[in-house]
Amino acid sequence: MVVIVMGPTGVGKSTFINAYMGEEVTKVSDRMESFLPDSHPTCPGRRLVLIDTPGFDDTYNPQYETLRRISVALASTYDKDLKVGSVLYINSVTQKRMFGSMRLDFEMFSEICGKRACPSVTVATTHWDSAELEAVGTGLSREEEFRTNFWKDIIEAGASLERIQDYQSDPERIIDRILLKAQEKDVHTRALQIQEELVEKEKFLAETEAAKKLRFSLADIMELLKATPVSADLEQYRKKMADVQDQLEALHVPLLEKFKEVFRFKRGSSSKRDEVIPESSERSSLN
Ligand SMILES: Nc1nc2c(ncn2[C@@H]2O[C@H](COP(=O)(O)OP(=O)(O)OP(=O)(O)O)[C@@H](O)[C@H]2O)c(=O)[nH]1
Ligand SMILES: [Mg+2]
Repeated sequence: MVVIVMGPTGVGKSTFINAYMGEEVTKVSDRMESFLPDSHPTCPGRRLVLIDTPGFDDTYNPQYETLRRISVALASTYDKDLKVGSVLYINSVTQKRMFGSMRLDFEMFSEICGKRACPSVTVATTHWDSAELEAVGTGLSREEEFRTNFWKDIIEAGASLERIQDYQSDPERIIDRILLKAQEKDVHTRALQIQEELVEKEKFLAETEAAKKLRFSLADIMELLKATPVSADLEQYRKKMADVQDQLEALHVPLLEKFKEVFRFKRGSSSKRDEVIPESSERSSLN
């Protein structure tokens, strides 16, 4: 069983995993890694893999690279027939609006999961103790906004809503619920949308719904950059432009690959998954 932990930067994803594992396995505010807790009492004999991810709003990681790494993790665990796909999506309860990079992060998560997999999704809020909360309302009123607005559609489609108020006890309770829910609803037989696309439909990463969404956002960012007067730091501005351009190029299926795809199809032959797996050329970061 794979539980992938997603959400914007700084909301507490790594803190949650460390608290669950009972030790610091992933650096707070660090990059993507996977963890295999010892077999868990709720699912004896079943392997549990927790995957920590950077947010899509993380300026240190190009979004395409984040998508590629999440895809590799999900496609390869699916392939190995590990019980697939539960997603824990975390946000801070102090979040007042959902726009810009925050919206992109949520949209990427939505396209990775797809509507059909919503019963495998748990959404949770952190920072109930934060001083920032005073400025935006009470925890309860903010949570209501998540329930009835930001997360309305996925909750209606079957996602569960949880609170992370106490890192001593909540992570274990939430993971237990995720595992129980997976057993009850046979969630593990359902693939996330991106797993279905990559593994079952043998799409290229660039052809997935998540990649399409990213392409639109990056095109928007590019337009914004072009329209923005060049700041004092010309070097940084150029770097940003080049990086967005790089990512946009990575998101296009090359013509040659399109040709190969037709050729393969005619011969009724094999997998395109290799397209997803290799390390991409190292791209410069967005920062
Ligand atoms: N007050 C408060 N601080 C929290 C809470 N959850 C996490 N933090 C703090 O927020 C900071 C960021 O936490 P991380 O666990 O690194 O967040 P993350 O989601 O993994 O962030 P990235 O890896 O950058 O995407 C750390 O200093 C945590 O101690 C919470 O519920 N309340
Ligand atoms: Mg982290």
